[in-house]
Amino acid sequence: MMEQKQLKQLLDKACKKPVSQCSVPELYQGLLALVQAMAEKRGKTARTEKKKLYYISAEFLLGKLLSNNLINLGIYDDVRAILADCGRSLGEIEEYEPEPSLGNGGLGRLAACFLDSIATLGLNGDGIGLNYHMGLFKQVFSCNKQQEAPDPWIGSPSWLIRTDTTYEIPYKDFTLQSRMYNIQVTGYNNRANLLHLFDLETVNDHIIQKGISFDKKDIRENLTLFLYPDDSNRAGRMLRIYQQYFMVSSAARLILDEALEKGSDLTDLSDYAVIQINDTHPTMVIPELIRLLTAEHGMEMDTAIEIVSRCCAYTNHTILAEALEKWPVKDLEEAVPQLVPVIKALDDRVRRRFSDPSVYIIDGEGLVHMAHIDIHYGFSVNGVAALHTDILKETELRNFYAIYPEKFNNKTNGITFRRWLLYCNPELTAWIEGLIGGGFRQDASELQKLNDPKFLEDPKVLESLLSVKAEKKRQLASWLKKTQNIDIDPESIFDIQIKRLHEYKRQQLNALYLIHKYQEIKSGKIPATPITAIFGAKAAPAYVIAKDIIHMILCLQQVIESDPEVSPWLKTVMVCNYNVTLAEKLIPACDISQQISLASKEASGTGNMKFMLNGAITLGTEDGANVEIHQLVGDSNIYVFGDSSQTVIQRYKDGSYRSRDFYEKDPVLRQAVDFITGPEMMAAGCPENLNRLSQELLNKDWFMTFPDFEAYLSAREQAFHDYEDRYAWAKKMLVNISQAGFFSSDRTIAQYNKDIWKL
Ligand code: 26Q
Repeated sequence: MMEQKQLKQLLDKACKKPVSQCSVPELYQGLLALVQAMAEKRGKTARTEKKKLYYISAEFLLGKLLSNNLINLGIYDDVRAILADCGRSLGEIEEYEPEPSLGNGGLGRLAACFLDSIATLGLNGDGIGLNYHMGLFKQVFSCNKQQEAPDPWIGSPSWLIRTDTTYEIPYKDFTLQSRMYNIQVTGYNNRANLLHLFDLETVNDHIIQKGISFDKKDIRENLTLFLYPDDSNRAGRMLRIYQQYFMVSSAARLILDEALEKGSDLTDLSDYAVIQINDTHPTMVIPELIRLLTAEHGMEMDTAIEIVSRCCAYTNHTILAEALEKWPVKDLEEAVPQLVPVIKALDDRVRRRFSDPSVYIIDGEGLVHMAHIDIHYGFSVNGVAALHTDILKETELRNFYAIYPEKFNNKTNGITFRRWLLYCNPELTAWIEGLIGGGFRQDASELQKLNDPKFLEDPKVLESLLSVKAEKKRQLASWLKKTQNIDIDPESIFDIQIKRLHEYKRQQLNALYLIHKYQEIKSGKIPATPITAIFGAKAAPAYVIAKDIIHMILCLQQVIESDPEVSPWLKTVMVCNYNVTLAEKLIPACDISQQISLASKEASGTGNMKFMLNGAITLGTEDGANVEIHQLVGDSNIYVFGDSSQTVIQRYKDGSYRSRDFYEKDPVLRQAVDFITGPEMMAAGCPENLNRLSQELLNKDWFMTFPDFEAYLSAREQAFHDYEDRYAWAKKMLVNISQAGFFSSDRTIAQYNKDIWKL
């Protein structure tokens, strides 16, 4: 451990003048330089092992990096104290740092948590991705609608370290040069690894026009300009193929170079490299490696296939059919013709072995099923929660499971406790430490020690847990006031749903309940404690219904706000530009965590775990990792409702669902649905959007909100009722926290390593 005095000297040096005389940007620059120098040291001493993991992902939703690095380097408290001594605050520097939002949502954030845990467990593993100049778009609200604006995040200084590593990336009619940038990834009291982000130097940030539109034609100018703002809804386009190939071709060369340098003759590549493919976005790495081994290293096709197959493992993150990537052969011909013969060779081998067309790589319509490449030519296929993996085996991928049962395995997702407890909730961290000591910082399973009658039955313990929560609610209220001019009452119940806007996640179901609540309060039935329902969600710019749902929620917010009969008791707010930084403020303040996806549709969810860890109680369906949360905390510490995944799957199969039947037979539901197009909402919003949404629900409701409405209503009422018994509620909170250790990404990564990577 470094002395505080010594650290102060280092910091003065990094800032090039005494801390007390620095501006916020100068302090940020100094701290960044200090962190990078310390991480560099830890990296150098660690990077010697033979075998390395390459975690390839089109998204890494990192969030701000400064404080997290300070924690992992063990200097957070000292730095804070040094700054405070000089009359400065770390908080203002944190606010100043831009957030790298290089991801859409769950999959990208998972990749970031994994990097943290890989380094924390001391494993030799680097990330590989793309250096998008603009992170996910910035969301702005205007006329109760979402608009998009660019979010440039690469300023000066930046966490990116430019390297001399470049590769020539061949496309059909031209070649581009990729350059590698690195971001250091510090582990908690452990080594530092690297995140390699590849970029193209001819990208032109000035071609952005209105909002986030830009000229799609010139790949040289736009290749890494934007992250695709899609969350599993819209089909990709040519640019996406160009991006993916840029990423994986760079990755393949890096992997081969590093193996060669360590003495591999490439026939033994799997002794040097294991590649985790994060969803199908990096799948082209398989044919690309095979192409390089045959074209540039003189191997036979069969040998190359064999070698590559021993290196690659695939993670599936979705069972939504529309999210499974399928690229037309002719689009691949157009962008990367050199891969097409390899993909055809892979398909030929499949066709020689199997007669079932459902497992072919290229289907009858000339579409390349990317997941099928991974399953045939990788050695591992994993889902991200127990239920999800079961559904893959039994339903979505059953024909593959029949062929390769040994490849299938589950790795229930996890989250890094450094960011989602230590950093975002120091008050709760200190409270836990006061009861069970600090061992849980290294070993999350020690949280179990909280599950002890001596704590659960002690009113003083419960009282103090409630005051930690109350403090985090006050902090959130004042932060929202300051940053978004939103007023919320810290004495109210904080009920929160934050995640990408998607029909299957059913923000519309939440909103239907709130309409019902509004109507109930209007009729004189007043809640015991006022309720604040908070939403945070971005919609993919082209996802019409998702945007209509945002519009509906913003209109509802306005209707409730301007109704003095209701507003003292019920408040709905949609925070603007939901991102990792906002999540870090919202999650610790939450009482009720909304996890209400249609059963079978949410592969895992990871927000659910963050809320649980911070003492929120889940109100959710038996979906994704909610199932495992339920098992861990037991019936009395979670609110579960709604149709089971089996019922849902069956209903899809027999096509029997008609939303109008439910609408017609349930007057409470009918009243709520009618309100969407009633005079109050129409006055606040646009008839076109509200009518379209209402018609969508009445004529389709593809994600079955109506069948779950009644059960949702009574489960939510039960939760609000139980909230009134403060000690009983605090006990539920404590049980949740005590069982959250299972969801540490350290556990997840240890399992990946034991079963798949074997580092
Ligand atoms: C596909 C084609 C073209 C353009 C974009 C895409 C695309 C982009 C992003 C498809 C999917 C995504 C993101 C998926 C995602 O975030 N999935 C979530 O992964 C989490 C981590 O495993 C799970 O917890 C969530 O349940 C799952 O929804």
